[in-house]
Amino acid sequence: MKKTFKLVSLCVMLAALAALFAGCGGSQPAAEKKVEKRVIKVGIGLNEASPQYKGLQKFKEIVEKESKGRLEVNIFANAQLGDDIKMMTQLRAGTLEMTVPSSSPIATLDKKWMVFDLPFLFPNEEVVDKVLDGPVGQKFLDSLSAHGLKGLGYYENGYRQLTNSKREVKEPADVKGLKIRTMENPVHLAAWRLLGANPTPMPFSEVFSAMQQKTIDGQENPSTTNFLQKFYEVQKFNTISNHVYTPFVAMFSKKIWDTLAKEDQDVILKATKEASVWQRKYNRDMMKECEEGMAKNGVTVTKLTPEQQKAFADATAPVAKQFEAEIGADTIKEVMTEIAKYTKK
Ligand code: KDG
Repeated sequence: MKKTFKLVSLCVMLAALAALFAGCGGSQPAAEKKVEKRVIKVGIGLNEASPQYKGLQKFKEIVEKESKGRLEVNIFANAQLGDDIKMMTQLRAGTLEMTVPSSSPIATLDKKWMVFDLPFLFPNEEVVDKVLDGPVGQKFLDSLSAHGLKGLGYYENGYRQLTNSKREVKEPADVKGLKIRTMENPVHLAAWRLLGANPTPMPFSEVFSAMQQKTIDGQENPSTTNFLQKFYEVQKFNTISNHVYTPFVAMFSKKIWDTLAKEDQDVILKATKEASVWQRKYNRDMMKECEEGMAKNGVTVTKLTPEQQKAFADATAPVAKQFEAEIGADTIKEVMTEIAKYTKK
């Protein structure tokens, strides 16, 4: 009996030792599953000095950290991958992952986006943030899915200011006959026609050379763009008019988006939220310095008084009625109601 007990104990001990050795590297652990890295290419129209580019560098930093290397973001500036409309076409085809155009060219896909081109729509940035980050802004982003795009969020282009090479502009009459480049958007064209200008639509990448060759007299963009793209080299006058607030709309190819794992989609959305808040502040902090930079580089900068601004607002007000049917009366009402909700009396 005793002998049997000893033999069984010995067997149990030997089996335990064998199991122990096996667990200490006896069998190779499953090789670390190689993580398939996905590259996200992002194309933009502005240069590497722009807040648009800096905001995407912040996006890159967050995405690559939070995805633990599963995702890599490569940013292509200066319209290397094409202008806004061309890049949106690539997203819809599934040949480019992401772009961040102004809202204005999105009107080529869906005219309701022209509501953001109505002159003097937003009273200030505080109201902009409340509306774009609220349910109405989200509704616009969600509507992009009908066009093969996934709306991610809003960065800031900003309030637009007129520059030209001919004369100081303080009132609508000063605009008469000026050849002004606008974005490819019917509301912008109509508004500048109401002011007596001779507007021409043009992709952003052609603007500098058109001003250099004097095929256009002027253009209008936020001061960060006007200064950081060195428009002071070819423009003599800058009117701080704040005539339109333009958002940048971060968007992803829906075809490619649908192939991403949910956790990676969540990383991209979270990174957009954090980077866009950071970028809007960065853009606003840069604005004053850029406006001063135009003056330091020999440009006559004219800041419109509220009364002078009102003259431009009154002269361009008819575009709201003119485009009500194309934008949609309900859309205009919904956005205006949301703006009124957040505008302090
Ligand atoms: O990438 C964005 C730019 O291409 C463009 O949207 C900037 O506001 C702009 C403009 O005037 O075209």
